[in-house]
Amino acid sequence: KPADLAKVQAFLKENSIPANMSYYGTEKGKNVFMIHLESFQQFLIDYKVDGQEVTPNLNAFYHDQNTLSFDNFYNQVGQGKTSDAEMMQENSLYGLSTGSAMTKYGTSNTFEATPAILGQQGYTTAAFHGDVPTFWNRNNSYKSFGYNYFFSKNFYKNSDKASYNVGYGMKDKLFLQATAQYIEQLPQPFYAKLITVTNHYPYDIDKEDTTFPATKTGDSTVDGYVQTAHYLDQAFGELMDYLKQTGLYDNSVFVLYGDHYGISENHKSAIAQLLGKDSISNYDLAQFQKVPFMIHATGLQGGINHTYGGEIDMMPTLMNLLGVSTDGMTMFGHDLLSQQNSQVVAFRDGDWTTPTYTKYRNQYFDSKTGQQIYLKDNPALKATAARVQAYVNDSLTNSDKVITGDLLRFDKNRGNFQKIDKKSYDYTKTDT
Ligand code: GP9
Ligand code: MN
Repeated sequence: KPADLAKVQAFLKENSIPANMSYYGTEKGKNVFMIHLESFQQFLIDYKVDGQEVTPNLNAFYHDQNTLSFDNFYNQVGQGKTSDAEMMQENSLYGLSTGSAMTKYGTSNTFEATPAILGQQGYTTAAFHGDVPTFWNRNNSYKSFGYNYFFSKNFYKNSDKASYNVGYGMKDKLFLQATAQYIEQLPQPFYAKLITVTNHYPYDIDKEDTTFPATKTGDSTVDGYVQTAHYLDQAFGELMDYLKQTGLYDNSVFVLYGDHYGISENHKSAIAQLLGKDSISNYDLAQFQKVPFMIHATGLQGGINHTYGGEIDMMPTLMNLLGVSTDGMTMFGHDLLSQQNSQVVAFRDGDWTTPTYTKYRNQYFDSKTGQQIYLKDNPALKATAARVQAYVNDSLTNSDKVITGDLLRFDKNRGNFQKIDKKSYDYTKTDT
């Protein structure tokens, strides 16, 4: 009911953090490439196998002087995996504690999503993904998010042949190459989301598609991970080279994020070997949830930013750079460039991390040293943990209320954002 939304918005207002106004609108009116790196984890950055960098192109991009690179950025997905990452990235709303919010509520709910907002700022918006349009209910959800176009597998020539096997999506090199040519045709400014897929469990790859050595943990669903990650990196490098030739590299903002972990917590011994550790603690597992978040633009003052944050924060951070006011909007994240950022990262299961403490699998750790610490005889930890846990629980509960109660249909204070008409979007070839 409207009163329920009012309560959620009161919670958000109470916990609001002012954006960093020195960055407000610095990238206004630029094209946006939103690049979704499937199953790509932060530990792969600058990682080497037999002395060879797994991802030289992404490493160079990460360290580029015009790239803002976050090294304490976490995935916050639940069972919705990629679709939870998309729900957070496009709406700054969490997925659900079980199942996929996009699948269950994507068709029917009212959203105030990035494509719809930018669409009312003169942007043409398009999503690209070399898989079937119905996966994760994208074909319906994207109409609720306000995408003008959705280029799914149906839009790519001989896409089945371009897949490792039909069950998978298209190979990233072929997908990104063809996608760049579509994007070149888009009116500018555009907001284009590109979702890769080759670097996906169980990380097997055609022999002719990689020359990179597998790791030797002996775990068959882990040892190919660096090979498919290397392939994704090559595909990314080829895309950047092409865009540099077309001029789109210089007049666009590039936002890159890893959507969630690639290697799950069931592979502890393999993870220990990859990280060169004898054993893996719950602190190590929490750290292992980090994914890249990078923002590149010509002229943007780059650097490694240590602010603790997560996928829920991507939308407010981008909107501020694009000079789009989001006052009054129902977003659970905050601008990661804000100096007053509370730096509380909520995991979907209620665990959390901050620059001081980490709570993971019912254990507490010093976030700097990884040392396990105990509530008993530790009043500082007890007080902080209680406050952080309350905020995490309230954030997740309030976000769930917005999704399960479809509360945004009652939203009156959208600023100058107009509610969209889903029926006005038609991705013809993707409905088959
Ligand atoms: C499916 C692709 C992978 O289209 O996005 O989804 P995931 O299995 O990572 O959730
Ligand atoms: Mn995924």
